[in-house]
Amino acid sequence: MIHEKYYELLEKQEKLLNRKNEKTDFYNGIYSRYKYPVLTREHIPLFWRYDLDCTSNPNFQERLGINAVFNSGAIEFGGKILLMARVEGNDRKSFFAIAESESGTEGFRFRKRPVIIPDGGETNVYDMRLTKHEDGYIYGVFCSERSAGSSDISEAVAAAGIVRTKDMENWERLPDLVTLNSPQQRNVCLHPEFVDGKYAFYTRPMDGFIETGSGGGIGFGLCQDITHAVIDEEIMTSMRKYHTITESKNGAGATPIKTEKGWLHIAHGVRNTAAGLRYVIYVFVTDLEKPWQVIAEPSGYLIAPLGEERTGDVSNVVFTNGAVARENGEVFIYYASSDTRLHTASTTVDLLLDYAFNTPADPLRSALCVQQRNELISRNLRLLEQE
Ligand code: M1P
Repeated sequence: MIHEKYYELLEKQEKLLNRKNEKTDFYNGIYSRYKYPVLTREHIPLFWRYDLDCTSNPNFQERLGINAVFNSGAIEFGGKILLMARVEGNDRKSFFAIAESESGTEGFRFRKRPVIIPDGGETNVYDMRLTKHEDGYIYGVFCSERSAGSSDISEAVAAAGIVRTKDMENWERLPDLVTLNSPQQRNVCLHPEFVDGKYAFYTRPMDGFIETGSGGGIGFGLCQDITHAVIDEEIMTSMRKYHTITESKNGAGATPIKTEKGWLHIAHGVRNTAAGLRYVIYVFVTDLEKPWQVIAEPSGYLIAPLGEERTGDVSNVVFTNGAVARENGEVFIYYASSDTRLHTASTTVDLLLDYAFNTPADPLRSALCVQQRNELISRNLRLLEQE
């Protein structure tokens, strides 16, 4: 028999799942923020957490708790928006689960079971980027993490795992990406089109598990055969720079969006502070023919943690690995806050391009920043005086 507490909790959860979302009054002319996160740990089906049976669980205790639902890949599929969520159990292991919604801003519901990807023997998997590739497959590239096997038990090795599907149900696992010049990789994303007839990846060369060290930023490399993906040379796209939002590290985010003016990238940048690392989301655009060449990179961040987004398991973090650009130009950016919950920001391709090409680039020094701001102020004062 099913425990009566289940029905009580289910009723409460149904209210959450049916809750309408609404835009907040946040304004910057670039994107809208929403009042409620689109996915939280409270969205996880109760039957993934509780043993519902009165006999084996008379006290209705949670048996397999969920700690957080956050960094999610995103794709439009079968008329719905599908999120490939990173779900983390109380045991700290992450796994993938698909949640679907018609609108993209509310009503996300998880499918009956988590996603089963073929086991690669790693300890942990997370942060899948979904790419609808022109070869006809949908690829998922994710972080595959395992112990480095050294005397320091926290030392880990990160690699880019690759899976593919045609139906978002059955996943074929391919060998992990090999980058000959970078010992570790995280935040790797497959470009949706062939470049020079080859598969193209955005990479993030790293010397260690946390530190990118000599890795200069977001890399780019080609490989002939995706079923044995080997990149022998990585060139740089968006670089890390001193005293900017990317000083400590940066990484590819959502799969780039193809626009008339170039490939639109929504990525993350990290800087260090006395309170630890601060993660923000920023934008850059690369050339349509040479998708490694940055042609616009506005100064500063697009999204930074705000209000309650600032706190969570890893505070002061916003991170994205998924966005959806609909045919009507609408864009939903899915971003997680503080490694705890997932939000959306809505905008359009046109607004993002306006932002990318018309926001001045970072002049990199305070004196030049004042000059930049004064130019804006002077233009505005002239205009205001004419009114
Ligand atoms: O904790 C913040 C983020 O840290 C990592 O990002 P990066 O590799 O750039 O440091 C990722 O593990 C990500 O999942 C996490 O949100």
